[in-house]
Amino acid sequence: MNSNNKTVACPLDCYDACEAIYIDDKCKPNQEHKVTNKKLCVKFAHLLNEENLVSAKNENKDISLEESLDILTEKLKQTKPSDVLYYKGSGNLGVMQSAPKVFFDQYGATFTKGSLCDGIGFEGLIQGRGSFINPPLENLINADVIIAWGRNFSITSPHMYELVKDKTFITIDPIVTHMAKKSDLHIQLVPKTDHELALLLTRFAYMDDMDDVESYEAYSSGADWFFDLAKSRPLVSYEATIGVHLSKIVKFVDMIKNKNVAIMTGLGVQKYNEGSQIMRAIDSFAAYIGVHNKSAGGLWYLGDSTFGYENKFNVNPKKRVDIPGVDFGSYDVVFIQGANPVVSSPNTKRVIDGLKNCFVVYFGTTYNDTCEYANLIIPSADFLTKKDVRLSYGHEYKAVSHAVKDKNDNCITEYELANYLLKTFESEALKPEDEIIEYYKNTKPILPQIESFEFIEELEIEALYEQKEKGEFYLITSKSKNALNSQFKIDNCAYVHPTSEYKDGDEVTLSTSYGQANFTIRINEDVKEECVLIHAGAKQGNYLTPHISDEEAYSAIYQEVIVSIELS
Ligand SMILES: Nc1nc2c(c(=O)[nH]1)N[C@H]1C(S)=C(S)[C@@H](COP(=O)(O)OP(=O)(O)OC[C@H]3O[C@@H](n4cnc5c(=O)[nH]c(N)nc54)[C@H](O)[C@@H]3O)O[C@H]1N2
Ligand SMILES: Nc1nc2c(c(=O)[nH]1)N[C@H]1C(S)=C(S)[C@@H](COP(=O)(O)OP(=O)(O)OC[C@H]3O[C@@H](n4cnc5c(=O)[nH]c(N)nc54)[C@H](O)[C@@H]3O)O[C@H]1N2
Ligand SMILES: [Mo]
Repeated sequence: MNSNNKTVACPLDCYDACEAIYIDDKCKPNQEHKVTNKKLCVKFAHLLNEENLVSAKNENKDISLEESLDILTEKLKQTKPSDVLYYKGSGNLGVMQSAPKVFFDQYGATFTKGSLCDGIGFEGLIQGRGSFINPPLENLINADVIIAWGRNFSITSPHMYELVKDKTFITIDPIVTHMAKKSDLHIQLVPKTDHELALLLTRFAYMDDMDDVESYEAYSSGADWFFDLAKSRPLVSYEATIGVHLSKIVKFVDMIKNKNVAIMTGLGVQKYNEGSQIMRAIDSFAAYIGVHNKSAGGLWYLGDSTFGYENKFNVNPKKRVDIPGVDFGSYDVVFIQGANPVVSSPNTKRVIDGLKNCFVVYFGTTYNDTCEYANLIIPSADFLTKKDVRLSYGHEYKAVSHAVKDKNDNCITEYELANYLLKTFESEALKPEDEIIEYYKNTKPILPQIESFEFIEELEIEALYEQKEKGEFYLITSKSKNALNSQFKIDNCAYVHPTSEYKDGDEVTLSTSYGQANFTIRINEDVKEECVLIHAGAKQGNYLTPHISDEEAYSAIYQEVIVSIELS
């Protein structure tokens, strides 16, 4: 690489975490970055075309950056610190996004806990293993068969998929996704039955002598109990609940026998109240057939991208509240950074009612839906104008960002804002920016194997199929191809199977016990019968979803609902 050409990390919240090179005012894929390979994606192109905020605003009037910082300082000085909520989203996944946490922690603000994303599944994996790290990418490349399990692998991590696309695939998904169409086998199961499928597969694996005792004995306990659990139901009873013919299970087991298997799990299996148990059942099946601790294959999820790094922005807030259930209206000041809760958080009506009842500061790059309710807007510098390092939750490669363009004078970086506030409140400044960046750039954590593992021994899960009446629908809310959560353009459509009683273009009202909203019907054969698909980022989707957390991880359970549809 010519030394005038500098790397830029894609800041978008995605498994791939790509790296570009900035040449002649353009971003080109960095061919030397293993995952980026030779392509950048449509979402990255959209990001380059975003209309970024170039002026601070107070009650919708343009003001200077200095004025906006004065207003913020005054507000913070006048307010009791615990009545200030610091709410950070994942609009940019660079490590430097955490800088403002240090100020808000020292100031004494209330923070959030839990997750709107992967927290539930992560908890399930932690309960079995103590910690969770993805296996090395090489293990995926060395696998023979890849199981995309509740993960829309080719859409939500297209670059990782590109590295392995010629392998044998099995997809487990209620939707006929792009991934399912490319797969040799598709298990189109009923939503929230993945734990049952894991038990059923365990039974068949046992019958086919696939229990890999030699492998799991070395690091685990409880395999017998797990197998007893798998045996506790008649085989045929699964067909009715999972909605999959046993012949497909026979084929499944046949396809993975004596093969190196990579199980790519995703958010789809865990957007439920007992999602952590579901994930742990899948991980137990994986251990049972000897997927773990090998040099090929393994189980992937959204890993801890900071594993093995020291936290350079360590905080210890006195008070934290569950993120799905945040009651914005109960705070005097809410500081929102890199998030769009009006679209992305559950129970939109409750979010909006809350935001109307507090002083909202929005700190971000673009004027998003949440800005409509902001009293003060502070424009953040965009990714091309600030230094950063991007770690990945999908693989172990990182991407480095240089400031390749001059920053707009009206914008401020997260690091600068943190230091400005620390100074104003007479606290110690952060370590020099370059020192922090060099640390993340130069540290290479070693990925450990699983040292101890406890199989899941009991399951207590309430099935959605027992709650759903005829004529009602399961909600599927998954990512769309060309958008990144609420960023970029998304339709406001409800996709249903042709066997439903609706026609393409029908205007309908969808309701759940949490709320209701209007959508346009799109008929699509790829959606499972009795399911309604609304993409993440659809403006009205979260009017339907619960602000209640799952049973373990303070995290969002978007799909723990039953939907009714009426023509509007
Ligand atoms: N294009 C694009 N890529 C993205 C994103 C984006 O918005 N757009 N977002 C990024 C972010 S923030 C994240 S966290 C990741 C998430 O990426 P993924 O883990 O792929 O998450 P989802 O798309 O939410 O859901 C994955 C799949 O689960 C299926 N599913 C739903 N319910 C069930 C179920 O009960 N069982 C099973 N087996 N499957 C089910 C859905 O149909 C969907 O195909 O993607 C990242 N990448
Ligand atoms: N129904 C439903 N809801 C979901 C999901 C789902 O599958 N279904 N998925 C959930 C998941 S997995 C996630 S991760 C969340 C994501 O939810 P959020 O974290 O709220 O993310 P976005 O909605 O993408 O909004 C991110 C905002 O960050 C801002 N931003 C971008 N870059 C920067 C920057 O450099 N600095 C600052 N300060 N701001 C920046 C942009 O203006 C953008 O509007 O949504 C969740 N919501
Ligand atoms: Mo996410």
